[in-house]
Amino acid sequence: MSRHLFVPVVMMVVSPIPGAFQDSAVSPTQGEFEDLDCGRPEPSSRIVGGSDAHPGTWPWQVSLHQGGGHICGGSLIAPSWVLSAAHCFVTNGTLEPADEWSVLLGVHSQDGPLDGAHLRSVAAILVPHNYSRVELGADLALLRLASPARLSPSVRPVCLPRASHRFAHGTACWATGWGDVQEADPLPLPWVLQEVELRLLGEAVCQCLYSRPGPFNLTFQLLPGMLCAGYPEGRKDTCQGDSGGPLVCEDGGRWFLAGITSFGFGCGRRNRPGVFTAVAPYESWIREHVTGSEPGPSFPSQLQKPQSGSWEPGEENCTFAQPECGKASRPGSWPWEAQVMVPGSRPCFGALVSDSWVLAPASCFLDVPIQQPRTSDSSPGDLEAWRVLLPSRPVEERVARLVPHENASRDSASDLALLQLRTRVNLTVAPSAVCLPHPEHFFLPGSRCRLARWGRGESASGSGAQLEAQLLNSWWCHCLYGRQGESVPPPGDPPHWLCPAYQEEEEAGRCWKDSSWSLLCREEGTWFLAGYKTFSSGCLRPRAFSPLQTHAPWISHVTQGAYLEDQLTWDWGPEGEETEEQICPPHTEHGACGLRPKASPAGVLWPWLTEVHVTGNRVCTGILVAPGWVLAATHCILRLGSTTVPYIEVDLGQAGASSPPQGHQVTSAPSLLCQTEGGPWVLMGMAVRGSQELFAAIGPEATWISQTVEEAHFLHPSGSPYWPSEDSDLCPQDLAGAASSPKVAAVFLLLLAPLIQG
Ligand code: 4AZ
Repeated sequence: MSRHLFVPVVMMVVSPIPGAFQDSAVSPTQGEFEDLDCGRPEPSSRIVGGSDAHPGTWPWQVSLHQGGGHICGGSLIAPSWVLSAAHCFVTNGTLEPADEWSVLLGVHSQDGPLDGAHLRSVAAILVPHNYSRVELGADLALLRLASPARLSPSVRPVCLPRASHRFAHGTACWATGWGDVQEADPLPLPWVLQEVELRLLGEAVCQCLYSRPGPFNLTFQLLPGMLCAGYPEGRKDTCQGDSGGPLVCEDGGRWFLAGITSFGFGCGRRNRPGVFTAVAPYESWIREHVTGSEPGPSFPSQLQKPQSGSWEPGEENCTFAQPECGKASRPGSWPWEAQVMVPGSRPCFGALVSDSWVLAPASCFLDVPIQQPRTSDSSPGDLEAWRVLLPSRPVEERVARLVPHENASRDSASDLALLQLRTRVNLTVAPSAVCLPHPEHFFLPGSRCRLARWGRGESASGSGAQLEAQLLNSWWCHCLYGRQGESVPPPGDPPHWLCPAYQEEEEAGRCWKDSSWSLLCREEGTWFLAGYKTFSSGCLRPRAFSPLQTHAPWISHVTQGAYLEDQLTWDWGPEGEETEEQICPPHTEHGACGLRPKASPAGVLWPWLTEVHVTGNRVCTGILVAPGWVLAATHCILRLGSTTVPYIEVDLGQAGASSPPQGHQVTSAPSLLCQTEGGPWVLMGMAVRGSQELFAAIGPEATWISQTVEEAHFLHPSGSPYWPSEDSDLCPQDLAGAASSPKVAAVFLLLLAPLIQG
């Protein structure tokens, strides 16, 4: 589904129509039509969250084809008339020619034998003159068939409600269609008509739900002539491709066409019920236009009048459905944490994403020979011995199926697999499912996150291991891992990486090569599985996680019920408002250096500046030149005549934001930094003792620095980046002269241990 969720896009299922014959049926005689009985299926017997309909249950349902494929649904209202949605036929304000369309009647599976199904050409398409866009209403269309439909048990018209007909709030009605089974997830073969029970929502309740920001922070104003059906909690709905199809409600043994599937904000989302064109208000428009063929549609009178009040506008307030996922009674006790036990290997940590699916790294299972069941109902081979342990479940779950991601490998960013449990678990406080982000989710920089155990990594050894983390600015993260000149994905586009800042890994004084963590981020008290598998090369910091949102379509397709949840916080701040494209500046092979994020966190202007605290209350400025090294002036570190190094502490991340603390003797003036064309700042000189203007050049010391600090970032003098020219206003005019004398660049390198050592 595109970002403009309220613009319906019709779906296309290309199907040859074997056995369906075009207009070749013998037209019924007038006599057959006289006793036209509407809304009564022959006694016998997805859409989102629906199920296969029985053949013949909804005999008025038609499929509208264009270019050989299903595009929209429709309802037969008379032998020569079909009612559908205007938006199926209007593109850029222009009504499409009727002869491009055909109507398939009496069809159940669009792939199977089309017994009893037949095709009719469309002679004319009529759309209300005031229709322009779905969200402005009047989304209905009348189709006149070139020849009347052949009525049969599987082809019958539906009843139309009169303008006075009132459908009570809460009435259980049914929507049908061959549309997507989830957002961007088409109905699978054999394309059997889907049905779903939806409840009518009162106008006031529906407006109340839509007045609160939902997906994309959007709200919506319902208009007269629209009606809502569905559930505040979502999960059952119509979707792309169902448009134009029927929403029918029973009254006195007949089915009435209460609504025409029109649009919605996504499909099955929480607090976003489907919006339908209400048919009753269009009685006179329909009567006026259905002329020239007898019999016309039937408008039987309503038998069961709803009690007064149940259809009038109710009170304005409504109950918003809350997320049904991601609730942890206290952070760290993850009710979705699943341990997959495979005989002969250490437990593999994953997350429960629905009542019957666990997400875990595929690499846990790559070394295990798996025998998938030969047929879906035979018992799985090796999976027989696998067990899944869930919180608060005394019994271990058995595994029915393992579905690795098609690109899964130990080193890929698609190291994911889904495991289906043999039996669905009852989701309560524990176990419960974690929320998953939609592809367009934007986790705000500064979000409170946690690292949780993932897979079989080394660091998962401590039981209940948890690290607190905070999401970093996405520009910073992207440009650290991205390439020079790459543009940073704007909020709303799936990010390439997620970088959290966290402490403990550094404190442990080592870097974990293993991808043993997942990244959970919280929004309004709800936890999302945001990222997994750190894949940073070496010990480059901050660590980058693969964003899970990229895989949301795959997860929802496989599980058909994982908890994809809308973004809950929208305060994007300065970064979110940034609309211009941001391009990554050049950086070295060791990562980025000299970069300052545009929206600097908490006023940090110079993120490489450190405060060097030396015994005796001396403070000087140091420059972070590598993850484990700070460059400082010699005179700051060594007292005259002394050769022993005093006790030194380095304060990181503070100096750039504030002036040196009061009461300290500041012994070092600022360093000289110049910005290269394209972005990164380069350290050119360190202030000479006692001077604000004279700088000891760094250049002559480059060899010594690079020999001492292997991972120091030197920008190549040739090609990019470009060194400022003499008259550049980035650096003082007399840069060359000042920086080259005095000859002695008195600098000192401090090895940091164990603070941020790589
Ligand atoms: C569509 O695009 C569409 N969830 C139809 C119905 C809904 C959403 C989209 C309602 O045709």
